[in-house]
Amino acid sequence: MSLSTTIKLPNGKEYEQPLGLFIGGEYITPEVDSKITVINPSNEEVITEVYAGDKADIDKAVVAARKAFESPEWRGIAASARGDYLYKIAQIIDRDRELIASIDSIDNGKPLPECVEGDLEEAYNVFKYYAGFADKITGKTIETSPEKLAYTVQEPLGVCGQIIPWNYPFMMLAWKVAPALCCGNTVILKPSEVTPLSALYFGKICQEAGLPAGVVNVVNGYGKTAGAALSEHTGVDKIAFTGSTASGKLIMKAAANNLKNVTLECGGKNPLIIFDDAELDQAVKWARIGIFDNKGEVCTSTSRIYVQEAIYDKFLEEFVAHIKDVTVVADPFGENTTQGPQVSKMQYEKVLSYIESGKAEGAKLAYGGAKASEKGYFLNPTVFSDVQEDMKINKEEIFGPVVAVSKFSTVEEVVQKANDTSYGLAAALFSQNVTQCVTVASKLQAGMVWINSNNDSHFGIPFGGYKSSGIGRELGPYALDAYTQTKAVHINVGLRV
Ligand code: TXE
Repeated sequence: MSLSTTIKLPNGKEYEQPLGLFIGGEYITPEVDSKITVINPSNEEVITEVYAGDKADIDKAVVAARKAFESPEWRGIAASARGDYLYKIAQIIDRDRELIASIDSIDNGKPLPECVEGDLEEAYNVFKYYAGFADKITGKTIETSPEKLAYTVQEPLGVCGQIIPWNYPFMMLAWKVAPALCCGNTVILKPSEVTPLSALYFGKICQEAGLPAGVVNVVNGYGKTAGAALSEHTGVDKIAFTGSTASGKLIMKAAANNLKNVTLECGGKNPLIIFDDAELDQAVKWARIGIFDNKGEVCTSTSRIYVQEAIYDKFLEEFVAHIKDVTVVADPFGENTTQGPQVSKMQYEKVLSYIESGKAEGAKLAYGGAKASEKGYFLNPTVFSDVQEDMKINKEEIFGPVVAVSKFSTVEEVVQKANDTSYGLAAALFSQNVTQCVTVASKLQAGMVWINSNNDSHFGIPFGGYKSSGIGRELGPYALDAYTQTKAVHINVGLRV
């Protein structure tokens, strides 16, 4: 197998897809010949095969990343020069946004316009944002006594392992890589084996931007092999992960090997609370966005909706009518498509099994509940109503287009229900009573709370979870804390012993 192949996209475009591991600035084959088959979730056909790395390749990447970290071409340059590299990368992403979005659309199944305007716009903005931050990382001076001058310096951590999932392949790459480079680290990125194409393509972007060899390395591979090797490697200083809570726990254990700095962004079972004084039309529209955008494959998706009893029936009626009205489940390259296929056979079957469990446990199927095609992993958006608290569909992260709707009467009751989960990623609420909004927001155990909107994250605002949803924060200036360590310098300016 060669190191690249020409892929013809459904919109007629052709491009050269790298297939090798990107280590030390070039594409190479793995030490042991191993491949991963990449499937198009829209038609279940093979797109291509890519090389899969393992422990020996991670070892190689660590050597390359360490060398780059210590090199004058990276460690020795001005902070603003790091910003220039990030800005160059942002410009290439901007130029190629249609192509990169198409790669993610064919690989992940997300609708192309949504990917161009959402994922790629975000990736571009994130690189641009951290380009600006590279020369604005500051320490402090600390007042102690006339004999001492003390100051702090924010230094890079070193070699950062970054493990990303398949739901926003290129955007997750941007969230991880941009702040790490901004702070002067080097990176070994392991994309999801389910959607490796755009991350491998990113190697070409790094080459074009002139990034010194080894600053960014992309080692595609399975979680249990390449991912585990990266997490436990003693030559890696930090591990940043987005994915399931189960994998997050394994990674944290592996990272304990050399007490790596760890940030984790894991799952969620996020509540949306709609009070009876809410602007109903808006609550309905944001509720749909909150669960059915990106086919429900969103860690912050509001998959539990609690509606106050006086408006429960009306909400359900309008919610279902709105879904019927706007949803087009179809090929991601179709012009009007709002929902593409689930990412993989495994996820598709997992979601179908939750739909069956909802039916078996006696929830009322208000809409959907079935496959949407014979070929491809397409599902209809599914709404269960009259859901009981302890039903599986109300407790577990489904990560698909399935929502559990139930009724509540008092504020105390809904806050208790909203918090009754091991997760704590996000929450949303609708009410026109500002006091009620602020009071409830303060009681919700979640890293992010939206009031009168839902899932409209922004790269300047911290993103991360409470409880089993993770550790640390991404985005905004908060990400700089995740990629630097503080050195305190004490200068004796007069103390004699
Ligand atoms: O995730 P995994 P999967 C949730 C969602 C989904 C479920 C399973 O509920 O249904 O997880 O998805 C790598 N050491 N989320 O199985 O396994 C893996 O190769 C090191 C939520 O795909 O967590 C991939 O790169 N790495 C989520 C990444 O971890 C390991 C997004 C995520 O895969 C590893 C995705 C190991 N032992 C799924 N095991 C979110 N929070 O957005 C796996 N990986």
